[in-house]
Amino acid sequence: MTYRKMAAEEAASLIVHGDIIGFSGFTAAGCPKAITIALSKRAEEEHAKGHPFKVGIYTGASTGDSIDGVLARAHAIQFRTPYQSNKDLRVELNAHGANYFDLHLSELAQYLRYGFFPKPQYAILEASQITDDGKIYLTSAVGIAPTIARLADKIFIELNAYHPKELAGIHDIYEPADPPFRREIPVYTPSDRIGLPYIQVDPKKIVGIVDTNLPNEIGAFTPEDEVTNQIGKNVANFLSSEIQAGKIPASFLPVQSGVGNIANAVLGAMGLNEGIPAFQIYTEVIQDSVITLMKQGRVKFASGCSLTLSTPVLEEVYHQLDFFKQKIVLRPQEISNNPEVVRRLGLISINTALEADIFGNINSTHVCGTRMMNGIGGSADFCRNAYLSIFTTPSTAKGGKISSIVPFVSHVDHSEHSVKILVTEHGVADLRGLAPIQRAEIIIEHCVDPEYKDLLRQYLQLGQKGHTPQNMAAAFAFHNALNKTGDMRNVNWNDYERL
Ligand code: 0RQ
Repeated sequence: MTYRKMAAEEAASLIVHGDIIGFSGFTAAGCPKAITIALSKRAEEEHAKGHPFKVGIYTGASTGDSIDGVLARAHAIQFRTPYQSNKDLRVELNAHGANYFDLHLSELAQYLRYGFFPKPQYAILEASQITDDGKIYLTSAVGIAPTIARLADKIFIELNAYHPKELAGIHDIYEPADPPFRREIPVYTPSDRIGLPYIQVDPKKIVGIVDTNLPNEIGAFTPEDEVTNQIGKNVANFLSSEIQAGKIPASFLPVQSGVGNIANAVLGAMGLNEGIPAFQIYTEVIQDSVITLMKQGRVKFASGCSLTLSTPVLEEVYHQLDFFKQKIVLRPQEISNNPEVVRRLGLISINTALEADIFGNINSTHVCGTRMMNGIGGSADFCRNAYLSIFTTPSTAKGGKISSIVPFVSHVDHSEHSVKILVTEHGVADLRGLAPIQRAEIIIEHCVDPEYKDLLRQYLQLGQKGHTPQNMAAAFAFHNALNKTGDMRNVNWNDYERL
């Protein structure tokens, strides 16, 4: 079948107010970048005429600015799931301009199939290649592309010449059957391939092909600093001591690490640590540090959902695809983040917290309990099911005005039951097998910034009743002090009743 080529504007003109669109990609990798720009202009024109124009959006995770940024600025998003990290969309959803539901990334594809959420009318997929019989080869990520390609009535392809055709073979496309027919997902080691290298669709569903030649919109990482480097060293030393103690097998276990600078620093430190053997990665986001470690022979294989690499590093991978295709597989997020596989492989899971509390609960999403930062992402897919679940955070934020460790987190994403190890630049708190009061003592001793240690010890004295010694009236005293005075250090326990 010969497909119809069209301009991004023509594709956008076919989408109407109220339509729901599913996108390929995961983070800014593999996302479409042309039709949504035209769509945002269309929304602005319709709004100028006094007409409503908003669309619902499903993605893999966060996107480049050409989806979330342009559509948020055009106030063109009706609802959004499962994850975002765009500044303008953050403003829009915190002001209730877009309805956001923050979802575990492994769940979206199956919930769409189950009919929990409305089906997308359109799928917009970035491809490196498409065949006449409907085989779509994706680019640098997979995300939810296989499921939305199947469920959507119509498909637009952005055929992006920036990505080489030789990428074919790096993807492993597999959709599990739904209950009651689901069998085990047959991934037994990170390098197992269980599906096809392409998405097969009915070619009649493809309504248009838009040609592009655009790089991913992934910024460079901010350079590592003393705090992130120290967190990295603390994690690496801890893991190496766990191997020595026989609590992690000597051959080590596959690693999942979150996004951002801390994750990069942690992987870098693990690469340098002689007590940790060369290891495999089973994660969602493959970042720059993984490629560096692969070249050094410290990472043997990486299974992920996206190549979230800065442009120079992605180009390096593309120039040496023969080498990297032997060592990387890209999977749908329903597989890269699958709880069954996470538990089977025994992942060492390392994610970042916005705030933690002295009992081991983690807030990954809400600043001061109300303002959405990004979303839970895949952190809980991994954390709850990992062999060993580690959370990292700098001990303070905003120049010390905020302690990242508080009496009680202002929003719970990961509960004390799932979180096993907490690491800051000051040290490591191993929470396994400890009662709440013991957890509080060890977290204050090992992880809290010196300026906040006494304040937290004093908090514990305010409420020694019950198994978990919270004082409910004072549990948010740190947040109240921050809201009222701009600095958590101004907390005054005399304002609160002793129990
Ligand atoms: O503010 O941006 O104004 O400087 O929060 O903090 O320390 O730079 O950390 O960029 O790694 O993000 C949890 C948000 C951490 C991220 C979170 C302020 C701080 C700064 C960012 P500025 P940092 P990071 C797999 C895993 C959920 C998803 C997940 C995340 C900004 O890791 O989204 O884990 N996680 N996915 O100053 C108020 C506090 C604060 C605070 C920091 N306690 N109160 N502000 N900040 N602590 C990946 C995927 O799922 C794709």
